[in-house]
This record gives sequence, structure tokens and C-alpha cells, in this order.
Amino acid sequence: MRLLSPKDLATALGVSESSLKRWTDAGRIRATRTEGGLRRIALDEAVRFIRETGTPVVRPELLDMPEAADDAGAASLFERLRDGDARGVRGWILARYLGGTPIAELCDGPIRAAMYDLGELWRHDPTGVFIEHRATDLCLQAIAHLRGTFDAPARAPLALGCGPEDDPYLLPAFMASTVLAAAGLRSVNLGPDTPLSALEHAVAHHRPALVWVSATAPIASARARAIARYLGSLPRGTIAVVGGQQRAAIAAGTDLRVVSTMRELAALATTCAAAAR
Ligand code: B12
Repeated sequence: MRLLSPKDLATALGVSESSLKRWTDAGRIRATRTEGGLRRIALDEAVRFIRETGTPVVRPELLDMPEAADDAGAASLFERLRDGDARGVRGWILARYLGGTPIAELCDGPIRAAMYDLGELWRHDPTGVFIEHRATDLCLQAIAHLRGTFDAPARAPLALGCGPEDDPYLLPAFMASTVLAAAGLRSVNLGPDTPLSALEHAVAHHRPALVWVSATAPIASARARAIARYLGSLPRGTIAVVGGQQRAAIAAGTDLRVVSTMRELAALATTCAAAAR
């Protein structure tokens, strides 16, 4: 994790270095000390402070988020995705994250809405498949930037999950794994198109506290039943979660836990992380 000096963070926020030092001394921002006694602030702690206090950032490049300055302009997230404006998409998402919007809320709200609107466009426009792939990639880039800032402690509970075999959808699985990491779990995403045997193998070896499946593509009933049977057979105490547009196809007729939004997943993960502390 990158460490910032009080001067770096003060410049990023457009405040004086002495104010910044006062905030660290008052415990509003946690700082460590170098061997020489100088204050240092971890980047994730700086981001926490900014998000919780609503402090504006004037130089986001000093926090490794230069694109957050590219949020200017009236274009909506949908327009930026449709037009392939890579910096604009990252800027839109990062600026809202720095402004305090939780990742789960960004996923359930504006990102999901923009992708749904693109899906409608594609129905009528033959160039839409290219646009859908590119938009998926742009969302992944922005979420990956945030994903890289969460480092769960080695003793945090493990969450592990995937999309079913033949399900190509990248974004929902990546969102789920990022939301779980943001809630303080160690989070591993086996990705889309994962055979059930690979999930079984990973679970047997790594014994996660939470196992999730994100299903978006229509799923054959035999495969859905096999996934449901497997999740239902996990040891007591392991939380099994089914989500995604095709969640009902897997969970129908079972008592599996169906979770429809990233916000609910975040709440579940926060409880799981707190119980382990
Ligand atoms: C991008 C996209 C593609 C891309 C995928 C690229 C990739 N590698 O990811 C490509 C171009 C490959 C594609 C292909 C196809 N697609 Co498509 N695609 C989409 C699109 C536009 C966005 C999907 C997406 O990422 N959504 C964003 C996510 C975040 O939203 P979400 O899935 O609802 O997830 C939310 C919740 O469900 C929940 N959640 C999701 N996962 C999990 C997991 C857990 C644990 C929890 C708790 C919650 C949770 O949280 C999320 C945030 O709120 C959708 C439009 C739509 N309405 O979804 C169409 C859409 C899904 N596709 C559709 C179709 C028809 C197809 C094709 C059949 C087209 C074709 N003829 O080839 C193929 C099928 C591919 C296949 N093998 O099944 C239809 C599906 C209709 C249906 N239900 O049958 C849609 C709805 C478009 C439309 N309006 O018609 N597609």
C-alpha cells in the first residue's frame, strides 16, 4: 500500500500541511511514523477519510486517481459508455466513489442502469455487440482500479465464487468479488464460465466462509440443479449465496439464500467480516 506524506495529502486536498498534521494528531486520519519520526498516511486511509468526511479532492492524480478530474462535463455514464470514452467512464465512477458513494450502490444503481440501457440499444442496432463488449471492459477497468485498493488482513474470512460454465458475463462476477473485498473479506473471483468441478476443487482446498454463484445467461436445468445440489451440500456454517439475473433458475425449489443486489451482498459480507473479528 502506497504511503503519503502529510504534504502530499494536503496538496491533494488543497489544504495546508499544518491543518493536515493537526487532523492526524487529533486521530481523524490514522498515520504511522517512519523510523525518523515523520508522519505517513496509507493511501486507503486517505481515501477513507475523504469519503467519510466529504472532503473535496483538488489534485486526484496525487492519490493515483487522475481520471477523477475527468468527471467534468454533462455526459451521463450511459453516454460515456456508449461513446467509448474510457477516461470519462473511469472519471465518472472514481469521482463518485471518492465522493462517498459505496461501490455496491454504484453497481446496483448507475452502472447497472447504463448497461441495461445499452442492452436495449443492442436489440435495435447491429453495432451494439461491439459497444456492449467495450462498455463491459470500461466498467471493469474502473472497478478494477478500486478493487486494487482493498487489502484484507490474512486472517479475514475468505469469499470465493464464480459464474457457471458457459456463462460469459464478466461484470456481475467481478462486481460481487469487489463488493466482498470492500466489505473486508479476502475475496477470490474464479470468473465467468467456471465448471462446477473447478468451484468444488477450490472450495475443498481453500475452505471459504462464503461461496457465491452469479448466473446471468439462461442456464440448462440439469446444470442449475447440479449447482443447487452442490451449494446445498456445503458444510454448516458456510454461507452459500446465489445472485444474478438467472438466480431463480438455480434456487427454485431449494432453500438456498438468494440475494438480488450488491447492497444486500455488502450487508451480508459486513456481518460475516465482523463476526470473524
Ligand atoms: C454486456 C452484455 C453482453 C456481452 C457480455 C460481455 C461479457 N463478457 O461480460 C455479450 C456481448 C457477450 C453478450 C452476449 C449475449 N447476450 Co447479452 N447482455 C449484455 C448486457 C448489455 C449487460 C450485462 C451486464 O453486464 N449487466 C450489468 C450487471 C451488473 O447487471 P446484472 O446482471 O443485473 O447484475 C446485477 C444483479 O443481478 C446483481 N447480481 C449479479 N450477480 C450477482 C451475484 C451475487 C452473488 C449477488 C448477490 C448479486 C448479483 O447485482 C448486479 C448489480 O445490481 C445485458 C443487458 C442487461 N439487461 O443485463 C445483455 C443481455 C443480458 N444479453 C442478452 C442476450 C440475448 C445475449 C445473447 C443471447 C445475444 C446473442 N444472440 O448472441 C448473448 C448470449 C451469451 C451467452 N452465452 O449466454 C439479453 C438477455 C435476455 C434474456 N434474459 O434472455 C440481455 C438482457 C439484453 C437484452 N436487453 O435483450 N451480452
